[in-house]
Amino acid sequence: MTPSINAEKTASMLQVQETQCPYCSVQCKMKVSEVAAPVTGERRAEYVVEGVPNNASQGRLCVKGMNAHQHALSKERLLHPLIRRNGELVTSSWHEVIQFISERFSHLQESYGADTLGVYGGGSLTNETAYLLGKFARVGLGTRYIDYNGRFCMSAAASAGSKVFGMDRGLTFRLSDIPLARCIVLAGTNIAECQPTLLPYFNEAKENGAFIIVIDPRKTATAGIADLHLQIKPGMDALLADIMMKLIIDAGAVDHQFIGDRTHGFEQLQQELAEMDLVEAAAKCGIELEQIRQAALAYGEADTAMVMTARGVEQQTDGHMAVRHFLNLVLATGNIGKPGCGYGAITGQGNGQGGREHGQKADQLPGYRSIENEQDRAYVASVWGVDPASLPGKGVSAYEMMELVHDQKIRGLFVMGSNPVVSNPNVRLVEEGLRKLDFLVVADMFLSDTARMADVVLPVTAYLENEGTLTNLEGRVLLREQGIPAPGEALHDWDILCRIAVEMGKASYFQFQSAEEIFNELREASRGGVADYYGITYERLRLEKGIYWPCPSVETTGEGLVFAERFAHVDGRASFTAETSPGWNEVSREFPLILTNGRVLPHYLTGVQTHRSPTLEARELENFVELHPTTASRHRIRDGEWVEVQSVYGSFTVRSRVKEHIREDTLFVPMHWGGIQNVNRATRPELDPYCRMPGFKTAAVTIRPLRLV
Ligand SMILES: Nc1nc2c(c(=O)[nH]1)N[C@H]1C(S)=C(S)[C@@H](COP(=O)(O)OP(=O)(O)OC[C@H]3O[C@@H](n4cnc5c(=O)[nH]c(N)nc54)[C@H](O)[C@@H]3O)O[C@H]1N2
Ligand SMILES: Nc1nc2c(c(=O)[nH]1)N[C@H]1C(S)=C(S)[C@@H](COP(=O)(O)OP(=O)(O)OC[C@H]3O[C@@H](n4cnc5c(=O)[nH]c(N)nc54)[C@H](O)[C@@H]3O)O[C@H]1N2
Ligand code: SF4
Ligand SMILES: [Mo]
Repeated sequence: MTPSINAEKTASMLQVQETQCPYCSVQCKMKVSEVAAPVTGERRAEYVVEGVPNNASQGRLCVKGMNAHQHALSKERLLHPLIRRNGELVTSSWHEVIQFISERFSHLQESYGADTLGVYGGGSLTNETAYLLGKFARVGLGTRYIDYNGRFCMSAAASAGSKVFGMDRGLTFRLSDIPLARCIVLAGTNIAECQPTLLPYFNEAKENGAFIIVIDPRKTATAGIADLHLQIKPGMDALLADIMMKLIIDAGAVDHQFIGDRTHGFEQLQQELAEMDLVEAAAKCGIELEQIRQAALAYGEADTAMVMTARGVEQQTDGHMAVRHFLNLVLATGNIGKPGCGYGAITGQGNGQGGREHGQKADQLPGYRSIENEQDRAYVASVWGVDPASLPGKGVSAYEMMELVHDQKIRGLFVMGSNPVVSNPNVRLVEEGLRKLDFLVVADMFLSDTARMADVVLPVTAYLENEGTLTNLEGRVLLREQGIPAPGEALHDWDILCRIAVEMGKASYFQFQSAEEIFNELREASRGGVADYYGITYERLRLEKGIYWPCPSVETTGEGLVFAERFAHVDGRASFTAETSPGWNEVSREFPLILTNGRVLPHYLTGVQTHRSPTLEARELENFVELHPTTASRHRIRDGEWVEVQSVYGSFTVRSRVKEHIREDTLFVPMHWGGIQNVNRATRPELDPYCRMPGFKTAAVTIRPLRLV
């Protein structure tokens, strides 16, 4: 079935364009063309989507990319601004809503102070929009409160990379290095379902003799390609990395030269691990020690080796530390900065990388600068033409912003590119908070769960309709060109930000006529920073089809393989982590099972886009809980029946899916559904002390069938 396209757009759809997938961080390039004229009297069209060869996906596409146009061309797209009158969202005009937003924001700030407004962004936004959103909060509104959904995504790995290496770039190697690795550790990453077009790199590595180790509580499709699957108990990754580290040290497989020349702190780590009881530690991880030994030796003794982590390891209250403990393995073996080696945090969203570099984070200014550093403030203020003292200080993380909303410290919220009422942990509090807001504005393509609660909804353009740059998981900046006009009255995100800022009297700072003009300011603002985009221009991006950062001058090509000679700290050295992490184990008699969660292939995040794609929706129509047959029988649950999963925070209702491939003590639920099926009704709000990542991947729960037993 092909969705209808809206009437206003039909005439312009004859030949579509080369574009980039709106979903995950691989950013596969593709061509979308309309092939058949509408049948007489019917508004129907057929589209052909083809992968376009490029350095990351090499022309491949997964099922989400193949069908992404279905949501962009859906009848459910928002075509006009909406405003709430007598409890209902009704059509309005841009003139009216921009004026209304400006009045309400100004009034709230006059009554409660500048920081009564919050701005909440997302990792799907282009670099230009993400950059402008940071400037909009700090210069347009003058509030300290801005953060974004990447807090739930990349914050643990990003903060660990910055701490250990002095720089956070998702992959420290090129994708083309993967086939050169002789051993690959994939920890808490389900690449087969989440970045499917990367799988051939791993298959090629296998053909070249690589030994692949997957660490996951479930036998995922990714575990299916592994030579060794460590079926870990959720929340125990830091300890597992420590066991591997000790076994590598004991086997004498460390690279003393590398440790001496390029790192700090190995002795403390060695001392910390000296007394470790390996048998006891392995039991805590729920894995046979012999299996861990096999993994450690395979990694420690390989000539070239890689470690990759994703949200399984990172979305934990010790996610930051867990990543650092995996980085110990990388440093101790010297497996970084050379072909076939390195560490990779597999970035999530389409612009999950660029979106975390240019200032939509609570403590950040463009180019990975810090809002708490005087020099950084002065530099960015000079680019923006404002007094450094006028820049607000550091705000709080995404979930903490929701707590402030709940406490009515934040009374007006502007959401662009996120659906927080589904994606936050402990969503009951978030929903209550959003209801209490004096004023909620949501900019989206659809009436998302969050938009449905808004006072004003602003229709935005989709990937086929706007221009901008996105930075893929390798740190490669790519230009996505506009192909078709905006439907109805939808506007580009950046245009909306400029209009509101102009109306609020900040016209001189928001005089942009195109995405490229914003990018040129971003280049200046990032210049000399860790994520330096200065040397990247639209013209170069068109010619070179993508450029890695850091790229400090228009003459340089950008760096694909980083840390070849030195790390990014001032002294050029990386640091080991000796502090141990206790891991998580809070199950009880009342809540005896561990709830973890994640993704399935056909859906994307809170599903606002993929549920509107008939082809994708047909593959998974409703949410489910995956549980082991033994657990099912213990709780008297039959396959396919409705069950309730409950934690101390709340409960949700889904169908059971009984499967051998999950641990007996663990339940797995996808995150792509809102309402009563939302797993985040039961997730916990505790945050990692270093990076404020919520402990999404572990909650103590119980399960019961929804029938009288
Ligand atoms: N199809 C699809 N692809 C996507 C997305 C999507 O929504 N759908 N989202 C994109 C985004 S934003 C992101 S962030 C990435 C996420 O990509 P991933 O992090 O790979 O995805 P998840 O399914 O959240 O988690 C990965 C694995 O972690 C395992 N896991 C759970 N708990 C633990 C644990 O304690 N330890 C370990 N080692 N593993 C654990 C889960 O069983 C799961 O298989 O995917 C991106 N790609
Ligand atoms: N339990 C649990 N919860 C999780 C996770 C988990 O693994 N488990 N993962 C977390 C992770 S990694 C992430 S990234 C978050 C994501 O969670 P969300 O931030 O809620 O992500 P989306 O569902 O993609 O919501 C994006 C919204 O923005 C809209 N949108 C898309 N593109 C654009 C654009 O260009 N402009 C504008 N204005 N709007 C746009 C979409 O229509 C959609 O409504 O969820 C987190 N929540
Ligand atoms: S979802 Fe990711 S892997 Fe699939 S086509 Fe899009 S960018 Fe490529
Ligand atoms: Mo993510």
